[in-house]
Amino acid sequence: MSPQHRAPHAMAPRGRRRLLRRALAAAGSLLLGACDRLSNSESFVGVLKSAEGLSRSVQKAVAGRRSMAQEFTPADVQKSFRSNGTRMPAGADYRALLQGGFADWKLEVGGLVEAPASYTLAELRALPSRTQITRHDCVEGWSCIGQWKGVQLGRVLEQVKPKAGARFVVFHCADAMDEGDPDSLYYESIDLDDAYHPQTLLAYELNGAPVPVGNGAPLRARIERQLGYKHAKYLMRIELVASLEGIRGGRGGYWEDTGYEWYAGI
Ligand SMILES: Nc1nc2c(c(=O)[nH]1)N[C@H]1C(S)=C(S)[C@@H](COP(=O)(O)O)O[C@H]1N2
Ligand SMILES: [Mo]
Repeated sequence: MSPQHRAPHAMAPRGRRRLLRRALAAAGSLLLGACDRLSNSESFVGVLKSAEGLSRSVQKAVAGRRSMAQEFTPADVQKSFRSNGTRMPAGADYRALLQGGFADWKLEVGGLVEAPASYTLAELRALPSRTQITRHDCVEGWSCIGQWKGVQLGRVLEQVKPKAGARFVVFHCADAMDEGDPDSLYYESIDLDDAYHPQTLLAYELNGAPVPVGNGAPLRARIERQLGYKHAKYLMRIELVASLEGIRGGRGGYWEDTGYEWYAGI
């Protein structure tokens, strides 16, 4: 384990946040009962969403899958986008892909799908794209605004056709968090609401250039309504599953397996 990966996140005051979250969840359901009319108002949704750690069920009930993360203008884009967590995956496999300009890289998409497929970067770039300027919020307390271009994950899912039992999308990454240990590869997961959300991208460009190595080259996820650790970098494989049990620690992500929330709503 390299301490710079773990230390900052391990310091989050989890116990306190959990208590706060419970209290807000209780308050949220009371509010909902009384204020159905308000649930369509943007500002009300904003107030609720900004409450730190508002429970996922309340957030979904109020904001629903239609809610969009805020988008910004080109003037807001920060010149250099910070890199966090893994900045360069160790290991010969990734190095070889990088040296070859990712010409030999492929994204595998499988699991509970009718039509498993693999995509080269050129194939992903040939699909319709979306460009969005969003703010990345890391749980460590910093934010960064950048412009991302990529293919909506929903478009890829339309092609591979998830089976009826599929409920989660799991992202498998190239970087080991404990150097050389394949059981420590970074991974993440989202549900189908987020998978089909219009702002959920498989991004191959940042600020008009190919995604730099530090930010997840050649492809990284953008899950704009959630905190930074959900946005898996260095994507290698996407797997549709019925349950997160049985995958690694069973909590749906590298950080989640150490105690972080699976739904990291902003
Ligand atoms: N594969 C992989 N994805 C990852 C991480 C990582 O270490 N490895 N770190 C996460 C965290 S905590 C954050 S804040 C963002 C950082 O993205 P950035 O390097 O583009 O700023 O990536 C997330 N996705
Ligand atoms: Mo983060």
